[in-house]
Amino acid sequence: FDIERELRLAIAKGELRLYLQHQVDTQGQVCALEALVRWAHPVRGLVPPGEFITVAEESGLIIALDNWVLTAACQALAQLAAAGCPISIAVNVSPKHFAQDDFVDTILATLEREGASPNRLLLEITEGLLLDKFDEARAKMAALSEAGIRFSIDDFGTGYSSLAYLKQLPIHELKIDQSFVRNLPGDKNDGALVDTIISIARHLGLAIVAEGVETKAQQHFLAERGDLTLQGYLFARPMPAQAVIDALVHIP
Ligand code: G
Ligand code: G
Ligand code: MN
Ligand code: NA
Repeated sequence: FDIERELRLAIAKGELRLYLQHQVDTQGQVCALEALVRWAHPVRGLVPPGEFITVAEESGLIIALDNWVLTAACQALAQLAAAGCPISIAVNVSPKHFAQDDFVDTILATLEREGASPNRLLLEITEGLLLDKFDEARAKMAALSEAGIRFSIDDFGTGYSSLAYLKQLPIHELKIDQSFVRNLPGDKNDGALVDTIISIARHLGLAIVAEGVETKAQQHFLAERGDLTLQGYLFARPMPAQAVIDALVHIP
């Protein structure tokens, strides 16, 4: 199984699928969606990204893959907006994709081509992407932010960067990594880290998403902290985009 060769063909043959996962407010209402790609392999079935993202990153295929997801997410946004549903979609951006010279142009051109509003797109980036060429990263983020696009820091607290970037970049939101949520409420250290992240976000005026919420006890712990967004299997698994859209716009 030559995964790189097969993935290259898969993108060309249209075997990628857009999945969407709910993000909910503390009342349990859906307030946003995260785009997560799947590969519908003709023999191996539905392959999760954990099995091919690394290969895609090492081979450079990640740029084609991320652009496919971005296009599909913008199509979903256009469909939601046309049905009067003002929900946002968060799209994962790989560091390699972000580092491309034409990153800003590609994002803006895709939104325009698909008729999607920049105000409904969030880009999820990781701290690692900010480590080198900081000024370039800042310029790209400033240009996209100016156009109305928001940025979310994925896997917050798991990287190696300093916190200084938080005040130097146009960041809208921090995503508390699932590894900090997994052992709540029992683990006192994880509880302290989650409270610290929430405190940082609140002091800087950033929105907060907690990922990987699987139990009522985790939900309870987080809901007691006030206004935050929750994401996890407790509320919904990632599901095929069209099914998620149809349910949101009440098409039977
Ligand atoms: O959906 P799942 O939990 O299997 O995703 C595993 C990893 O793949 C996560 O780290 C997620 O951020 C990443 N991932 C999912 N979809 C995309 C995508 O469209 N682009 C990039 N770059 N990463 C993605
Ligand atoms: O790195 P990123 O945050 O983009 O990855 C999100 C990944 O987490 C996706 O692969 C998604 O399928 C997975 N995920 C979403 N909700 C849950 C959950 O409640 N538990 C676990 N274990 N994984 C989750
Ligand atoms: Mn993510
Ligand atoms: Na994450």
